[in-house]
Amino acid sequence: MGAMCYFKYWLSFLDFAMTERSLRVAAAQMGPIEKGDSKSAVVDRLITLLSLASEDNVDLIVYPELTLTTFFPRWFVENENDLELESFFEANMPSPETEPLFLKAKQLGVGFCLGYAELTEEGERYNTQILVDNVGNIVGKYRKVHLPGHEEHEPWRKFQHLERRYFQAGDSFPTWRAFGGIVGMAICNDRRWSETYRSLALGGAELILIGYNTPIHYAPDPSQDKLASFHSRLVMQSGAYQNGCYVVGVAKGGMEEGVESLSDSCIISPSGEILAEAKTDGDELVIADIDLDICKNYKETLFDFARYRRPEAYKAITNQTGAISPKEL
Ligand code: ING
Repeated sequence: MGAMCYFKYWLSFLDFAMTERSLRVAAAQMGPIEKGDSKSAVVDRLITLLSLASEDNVDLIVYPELTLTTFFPRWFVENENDLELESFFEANMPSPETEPLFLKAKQLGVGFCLGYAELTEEGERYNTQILVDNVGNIVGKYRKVHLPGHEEHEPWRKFQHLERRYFQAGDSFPTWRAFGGIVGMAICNDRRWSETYRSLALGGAELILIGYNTPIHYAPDPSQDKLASFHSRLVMQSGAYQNGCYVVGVAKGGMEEGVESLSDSCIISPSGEILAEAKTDGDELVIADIDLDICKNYKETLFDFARYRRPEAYKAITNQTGAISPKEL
């Protein structure tokens, strides 16, 4: 091969290497966390998954919603200043129990996304997720916007879902430049609302990280129970495709304190296809190599927002909360 051919070869290789924004991501699915499990014992499990991910050259590992404790909104606590309820929250991040995770991640050069219950200095409580870069800096924080369930004790239920009692709602969907692309976060019930993905994609999101704790049984309509996995995949695959984004959905699943919770963690392409999925209900890494440039295949064609969206026709979406049906004739 002549000198010119070599030169052309290296040019094409460099072109590929430079334009491809590749990233190896891992959904770090967690199995059950029992009420009696200490945060330190949970962090040990998180670090085990982090170390395995690092051995596999993972760049970013995503943990589930409220990863440090059992899903405590399943219980009714009368007094909001109850010390046991307070014990589920973090007043600082990193906290003493999570410091080892931050240190290990920095040592290994792996970024991570962590869900936890946040207590602010002002005493506000949020269902929060943070994004930490590969040198241990918190680069983003998201507070769950869509809080499902109910506010008061409803003894008729097999278990409660009191997020609306224990958390305040976030009010925005920020995005951040990180890991070579633009990253957004959402939490659990957020993934069921199309506004979540569109808001993030309007902020340029190419990669959306979603932790979840989803009980299989849905008390208001048990007919949905058998569709738990289908609905979880449906909304995340649709959100990914309609916005030209990768979506990482990460479960805390399995039988936790007597409540069967959906696992089914998966990594989804901007095409809507599932690239990798969990095989178990326990602690498991679900890994995929993604190329953020693939997002353009959708964002610059079918879903070219600037060219095709019609916000003037969508007024109902922000002007209304509930539906307004046409008047009876
Ligand atoms: N959990 C659930 C979710 O949206 C839920 C709430 C449970 C919805 C069961 C439907 C069925 O996945 C959280 N934490 O939002």
